[in-house]
Amino acid sequence: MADLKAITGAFTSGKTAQAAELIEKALAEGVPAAQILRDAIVAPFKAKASAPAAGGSVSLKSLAEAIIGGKREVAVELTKKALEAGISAEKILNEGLIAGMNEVGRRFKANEFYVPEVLIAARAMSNAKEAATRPGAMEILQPALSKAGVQSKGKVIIGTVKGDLHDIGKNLVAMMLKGAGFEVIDLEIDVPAEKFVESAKKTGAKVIGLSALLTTTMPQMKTVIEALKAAGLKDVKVMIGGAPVTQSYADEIGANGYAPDAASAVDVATRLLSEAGKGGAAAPVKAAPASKAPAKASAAKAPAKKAVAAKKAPVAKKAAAKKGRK
Ligand code: B12
Repeated sequence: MADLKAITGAFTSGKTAQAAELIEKALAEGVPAAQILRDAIVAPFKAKASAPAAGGSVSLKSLAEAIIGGKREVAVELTKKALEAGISAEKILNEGLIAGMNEVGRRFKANEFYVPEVLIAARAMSNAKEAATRPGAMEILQPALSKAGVQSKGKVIIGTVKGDLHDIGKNLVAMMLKGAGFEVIDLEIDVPAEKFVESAKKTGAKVIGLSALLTTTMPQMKTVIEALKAAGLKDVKVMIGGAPVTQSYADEIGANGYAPDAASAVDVATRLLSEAGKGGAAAPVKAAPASKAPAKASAAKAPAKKAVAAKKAPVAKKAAAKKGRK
């Protein structure tokens, strides 16, 4: 008697030669070809396709895809469903949210994504400022994460230095850091050195990210580094960034790291944190070759009209910066 289940089993385990043999045997026994096709192949495969994914009816891959596509409402819905299905908060965070943001970071580095796409994806992941009305997936997950005691990768303080009100780049860096699993303490804009020191003391964060977009506010970065030293916080590592900032400027002022963009900032923060954890004096972390510097310097010197055009057409800016990417 022909064993149609054996045909299905052979197919699903990739033993196609064995499946072919069993089909021939069934045909020889007089089983109609249409029946073999329907019962041994179509029906079981259809059933498999409509079966709930392991861990419930939610696929964390779909959640990652919703983050990548910036579909906030879908991401929120899938996070709720994943929690209801009993998937652990940590698994949802790592395989859904962080996996999605990692891919966003990869696409950003590869110039496949530009600033707007990253911002939209980051908002699907976390939208703390509008948590009550338009939460991101992270706001849904947060209570379960806290309950489960899931550890963050580490704390990073971030802010735009005193006198500087630019925050788009700083926000992108903060979002990418959050996306990578860091706890981010955002001091916002126009932050005086003392506030960075105070926050480092209060939170115990070992990494501080400073952003500056104006040549006139860049020296504030050095002021912060000196203030940290004066306060005895020698183990706190400082990474810097912003359009006019370069690796050589970081070297000049004694910053521990520099990154030309938000995705590379995650790599630098990760390395600085591990250096800080080891308790040794961190060697300066070089994020990317200096080839981005001329593009950035010229953007800073260019007339405002040109700069706004560069912002509107990030392709050009990114193409110029491409060589500098890690
Ligand atoms: C948008 C903008 C504004 C907005 C800011 C809105 C906001 N909420 O941020 C407004 C209109 C308020 C503004 C005001 C001014 N601006 Co303005 N502005 C810009 C502009 C067009 C874009 C900046 C931007 O958002 N870029 C997009 C983001 C994504 O890029 P980014 O900031 O470089 O960030 C990336 C990296 O640098 C890095 N990064 C950033 N921060 C950090 C931090 C860390 C730790 C790390 C690791 C990495 C990192 O990662 C980010 C993401 O990839 C730039 C021109 C330019 N091309 O940069 C001028 C520009 C910066 N502004 C300029 C000027 C002169 C001003 C004003 C003085 C104008 C005026 N006369 O009032 C004021 C200053 C106000 C103040 N006190 O800060 C000049 C600066 C010139 C100079 N050499 O100093 C520029 C270069 C324009 C120009 N060519 O003249 N500005």
